[in-house]
Amino acid sequence: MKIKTWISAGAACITLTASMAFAQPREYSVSTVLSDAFPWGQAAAKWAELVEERSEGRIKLKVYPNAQLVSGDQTREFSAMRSGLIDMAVGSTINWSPQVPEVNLFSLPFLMPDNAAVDAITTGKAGEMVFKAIEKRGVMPLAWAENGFREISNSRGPISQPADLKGLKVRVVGSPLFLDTFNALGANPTQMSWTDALPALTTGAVDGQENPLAVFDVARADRASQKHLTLWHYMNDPLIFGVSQRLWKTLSADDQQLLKQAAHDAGQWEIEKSRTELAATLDAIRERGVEVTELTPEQHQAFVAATQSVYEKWIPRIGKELVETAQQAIAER
Ligand code: X2X
Repeated sequence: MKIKTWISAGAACITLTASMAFAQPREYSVSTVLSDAFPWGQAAAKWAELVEERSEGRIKLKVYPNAQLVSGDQTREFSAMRSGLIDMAVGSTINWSPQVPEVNLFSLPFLMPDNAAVDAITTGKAGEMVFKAIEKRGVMPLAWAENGFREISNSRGPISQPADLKGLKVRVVGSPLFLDTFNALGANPTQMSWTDALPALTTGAVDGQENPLAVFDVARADRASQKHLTLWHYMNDPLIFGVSQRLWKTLSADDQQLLKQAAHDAGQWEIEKSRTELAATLDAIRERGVEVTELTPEQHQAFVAATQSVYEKWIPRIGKELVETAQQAIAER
């Protein structure tokens, strides 16, 4: 009798727990490297907002900024998502490149001259190939956003030719490709995470860094001795909304579609916002006394010529077909 009571109480308890699980909203973690003070974090916040609204509160995305889910080590974000430690991320191709060689495509120096070139890749066949490569490695990519064109700054002096980079200590991120680019230019590159970058610039442990204007502006890099900024647009850093495959497979087709559409809409919103705000951001940077250098076509060409060795070394790693597909899309844009 006692045992019977215990069993029926247990069954009731299981039924109750199960129904609570259905009633309760599901919450998933979303990793970002930059907070919502930056366009990057705003893309993630917008995604969370749209998903919560469209699922009528059933699905909640909790954003964890500053790469905190991987203790600041942004190049581990992809692995953490693949293994299911992180559910989702709005991540940079640079930070995912150690695990997905194909995304180094975007870091090839001076591959993409303008926004149209970026869009020609991400919305075309090359973009599909990149997404397939990501999917193959355990993460379901849903949509694009962007961190933007990366410009170089430093504390020493204006940069308008490769010789100006000679011996300059530059903080770089992620993939070893960056070491090759900056070594080819005669600089002295050092890899470190974003968390360590600002302190290193402040103390003078490094002289320079490269990041999109929005990051330079919000992080107040000018206060970290970055008084010279060159608009060389040497690469663009797209962001990708991704979901761990382990989680993705457990979701209903409807929820998958909801997450995907919301990611697409949040991404488009952020890309447009970032691009529209760029001119005002540059004005604000100039107003703080930062000396901004723009390159003539000849000066630009000197940087292109100096970094050709990077293509020779990296095309086999990225994949010849992918690089050629991207180059063709750019030529036809
Ligand atoms: O670390 C950087 O420079 C940043 C914030 O732009 C990236 O995560 C790629």
